[in-house]
Amino acid sequence: MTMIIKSADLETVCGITSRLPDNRFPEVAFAGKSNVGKSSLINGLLNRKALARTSSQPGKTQTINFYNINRQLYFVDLPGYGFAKVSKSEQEKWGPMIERYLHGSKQLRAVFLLVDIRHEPGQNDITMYDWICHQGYDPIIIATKLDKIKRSQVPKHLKMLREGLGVKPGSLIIPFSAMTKQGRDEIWDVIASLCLPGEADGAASGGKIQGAEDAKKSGKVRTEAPRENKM
Ligand SMILES: Nc1nc2c(ncn2[C@@H]2O[C@H](COP(=O)(O)OP(=O)(O)OP(=O)(O)O)[C@@H](O)[C@H]2O)c(=O)[nH]1
Ligand SMILES: [Mg+2]
Repeated sequence: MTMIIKSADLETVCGITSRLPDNRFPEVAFAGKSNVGKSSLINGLLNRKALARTSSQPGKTQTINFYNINRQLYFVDLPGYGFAKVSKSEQEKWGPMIERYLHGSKQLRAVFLLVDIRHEPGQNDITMYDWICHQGYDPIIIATKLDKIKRSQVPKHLKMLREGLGVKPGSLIIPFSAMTKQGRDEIWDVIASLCLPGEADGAASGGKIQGAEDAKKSGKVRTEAPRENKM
């Protein structure tokens, strides 16, 4: 689907110890290694050049940033992890911070995990994938920087990501390029189906898994069984 963006504002910036906002609208979060393209994806989805700050200096986003979109939903830009030049003590902070958010958010509907399509996932990516699952979400993988590999190499690289992360059969993996915007509509389809009832074209997989954890936080979106992505 093509989403019309009427407004997109950075509403809340949370540091390590800040209280998480008690938002009224559904949230979707974007996690991934430093420099993988989280801010670029957010800008791409919103058709903005530089709402979310991007940089060639990794480790820029060290806070949890909440973008209010159309006063309908939030995009949550999570801190990037695994950047070697950030001090060890700084690096150790991202884990508890992200876990606290995943565990504590009442509005979180889906977690996108971004991995660079060119590279084998690292230990940090695997840990992140497992945490997301552990908190009761079915991670939706976005394979970023699609424009950086040849078209013919795409299936092989998607297989590498799938196997490297150990994704569950049928999980969604969406290739995306911030340069060409390929993958944008498919990502919006997923977001709309999980957060914008009535505006979505059809059901998508991913999101919160219905289960024991969910009984506790009822009112979450029920998702269909995941279906295989056609890429
Ligand atoms: N060619 C290409 N470059 C990209 C793409 N996405 C991001 N980049 C570049 O990769 C670099 C990092 O992108 P960001 O969006 O800032 O990455 P991030 O994940 O937000 O990084 P942190 O905030 O440090 O965690 C920038 O130089 C972007 O221009 C893409 O799809 N294609
Ligand atoms: Mg960023």
